[in-house]
Amino acid sequence: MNTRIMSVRGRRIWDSRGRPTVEVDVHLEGGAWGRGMAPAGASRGSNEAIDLRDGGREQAGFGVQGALRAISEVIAPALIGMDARDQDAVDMELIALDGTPNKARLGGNATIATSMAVIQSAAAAEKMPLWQYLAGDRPVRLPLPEVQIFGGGAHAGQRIDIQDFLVMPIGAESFDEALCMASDVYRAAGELMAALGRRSGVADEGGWWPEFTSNEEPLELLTRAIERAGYRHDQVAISLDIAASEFGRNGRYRLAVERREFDTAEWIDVVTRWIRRYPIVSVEDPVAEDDSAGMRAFTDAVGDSVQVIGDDFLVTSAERVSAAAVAGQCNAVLLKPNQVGTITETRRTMETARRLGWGMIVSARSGETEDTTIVHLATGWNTGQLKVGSFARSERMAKWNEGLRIEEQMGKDARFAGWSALPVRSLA
Ligand code: 2PG
Ligand code: MG
Repeated sequence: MNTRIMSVRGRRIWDSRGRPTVEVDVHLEGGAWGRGMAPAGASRGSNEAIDLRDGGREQAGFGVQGALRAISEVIAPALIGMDARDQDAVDMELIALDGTPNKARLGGNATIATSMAVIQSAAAAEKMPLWQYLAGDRPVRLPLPEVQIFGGGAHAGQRIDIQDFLVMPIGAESFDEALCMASDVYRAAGELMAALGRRSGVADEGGWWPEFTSNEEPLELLTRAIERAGYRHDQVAISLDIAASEFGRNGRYRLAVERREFDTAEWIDVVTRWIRRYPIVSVEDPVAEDDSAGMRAFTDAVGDSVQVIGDDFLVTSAERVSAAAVAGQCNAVLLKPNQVGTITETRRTMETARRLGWGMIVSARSGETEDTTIVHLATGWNTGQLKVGSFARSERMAKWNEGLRIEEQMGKDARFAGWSALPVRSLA
């Protein structure tokens, strides 16, 4: 089939927070086509690709007309005629057209939606689901899901300081079973909140709204919810995304809900105490993005038995992952395609992490759409882990459900990553 790009068309759609975002359709000369939709973060690392917004009064400044103009006036004319199977060349062209270190000219939202649409069109031309197109002949596994139960931080109006309280069904034997286990815990946590008279809807990613008076209380409740759902801690474990850049700066950590303040060493102490007390196997952004010494100290303290993920700290950058490895910071990287702006750059970061033996977690953003590309990336690249938010709201469920379809497509060959996807030899 002729896989030359015939058209690149952007349009404004709306994301899960009801804000405008960018969708791109790419059509190939042979008739195949693909679509990509840009997600949007709320707790963003300062070194992320720029999410280009119009500013001004309309749509509270979130308009994407500038990004759409970049697609029709700059990106489309350059990509038309290129081979959609050559993702590297397409993405290098996007990087060159942009010409800035952080996609500030075209917008990371314009480039990632285009990049995703191109790879989807190439898979469609091969008449393959994207995961299979990416996997080629290599054996791949369904990823271990990381499922949010309580949402806090920037996803819940800073109601509590810590952002994500999640579970990992490390004892599951299949993706399907992992989702059943996550749903049991999500439901049990909701019942416990209701019994306490504290159930009041959900946060941005579908996790229960955090009606708590401290940052530790949700850990106690989540531990109880796992037990109430009938699971042991070697079946369902806890994972935290502390997103500490939201409340830490210059080595000071201010917990608003508790009106307490810590220096880096004291704060690391608090988190390591939680790790000892609760079944926590993974911690993301334990310290702020400006706290390199803190990240090294934390990794030193717990990195043998706990996954230490860099998100804001690494911003899906291959260079940052390499530098962090040399400095003894983190042992896992969150892979958010829109954080870097193209599929190829995301893949290079993933390959860097793989060479280091790090954990690799493909992740959605807090502002999402029905796009399921990331589930295919996690599976086809065999990253072993996937984080897409909670177990409610269709922009989340679209992704979990896509994983079930992929597991079915693999049939008897289906393999599930399970807890071996964590970069630790034994669990805490
Ligand atoms: C994160 C993500 C997803 P956001 O911090 O990992 O939970 O949030 O998209 O707001 O950066
Ligand atoms: Mg994060």
